[in-house]
Amino acid sequence: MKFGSTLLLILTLLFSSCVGEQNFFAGKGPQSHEIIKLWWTLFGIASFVTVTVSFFLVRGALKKNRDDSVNDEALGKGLVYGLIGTISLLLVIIFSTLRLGHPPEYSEGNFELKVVGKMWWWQAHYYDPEGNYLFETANEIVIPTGRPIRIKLVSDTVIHSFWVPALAGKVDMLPGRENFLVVKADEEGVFRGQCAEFCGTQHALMSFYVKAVSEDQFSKWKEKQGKKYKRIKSHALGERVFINSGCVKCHTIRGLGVATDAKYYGPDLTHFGSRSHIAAATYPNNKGHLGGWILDPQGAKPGNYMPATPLSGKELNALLEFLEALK
Ligand code: HEC
Ligand SMILES: [Cu+2]
Repeated sequence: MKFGSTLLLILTLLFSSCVGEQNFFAGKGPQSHEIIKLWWTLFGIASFVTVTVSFFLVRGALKKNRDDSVNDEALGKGLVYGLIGTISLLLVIIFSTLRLGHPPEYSEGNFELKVVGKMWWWQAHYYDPEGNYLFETANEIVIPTGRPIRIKLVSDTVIHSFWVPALAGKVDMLPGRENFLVVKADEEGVFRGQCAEFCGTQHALMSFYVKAVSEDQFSKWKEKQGKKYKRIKSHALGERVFINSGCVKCHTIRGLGVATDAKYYGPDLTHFGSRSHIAAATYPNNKGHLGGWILDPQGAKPGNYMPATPLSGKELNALLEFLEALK
């Protein structure tokens, strides 16, 4: 590779994380503001150390007529100052990091949302503020703006890490352990999240979206998501294809009246048509991508736990219409 293209590649890789909805520098919540402050503090300290050490190194190297005899007193003084300086800088780093690791909002309280890390998607369970179970959804989390919301994070298989860079730091999702995260979005918006702990072949394609909306819209959204599927006559063929092609084995549509096999659990599809993306934010939710996904999920996201389903053009079309109508 030529020097120019190599440089371009390096610069692209370096700055590719600095734009878009997954940018931690564009923090939109109190916790992310603290993280940005900590980042700049650490960057400042590291830069100061680098510049200082380089300065003395270069000065020493360039010195003419060097006198190599050892001055014990000066050496001793230098060592003491150096040690005091190093230890105080390390203490600053340790305490500012520890302080962020235990933000005050981690206190007790009801959680309104439980997210389960799956291989390789996110299952979300909503609760009302009193702790009563409401409904299940997947890969798209809606939160109210302007107040903290407590999220319980767990996993039932392998370790994942829940990370929405623009809102908060990473929190691990561990089998057999419950972790909590309190997030607060200062303003409305759509933020992208990503699994931040290598969890298998599709770790990189395990993303999700967080939508921060007004409290009013949040209530309306919850009310809608809690509703069951109501049969629509014009989608009778699509519904039949969904039931007869084995989709119901892994996917629940509440109100359809067919039980899902807990062994093969996939995302709840009751309100699938209201989601903006499919397969853990891998593709936009439209008929083209959805059709490709159903016919060849392994080509779209190799190694995921959904098998391919061969369908005729007519069946596929009816199925797509049916799924997209699940608003
Ligand atoms: C053996 C279980 C299984 C069967 C059978 C199955 N799926 Fe899936 N499906 C999954 C899993 C697991 C995922 C999540 C894949 C991922 O993102 O890693 C998924 C994802 C999906 C998604 C994307 C959901 C989202 O919000 O991201 C749709 C839509 C879907 N399946 C539709 C279907 C349809 C339609 C059928 C029948 C033709 C079907 N599935 C059959 C397991 C299954
Ligand atoms: Cu993961």
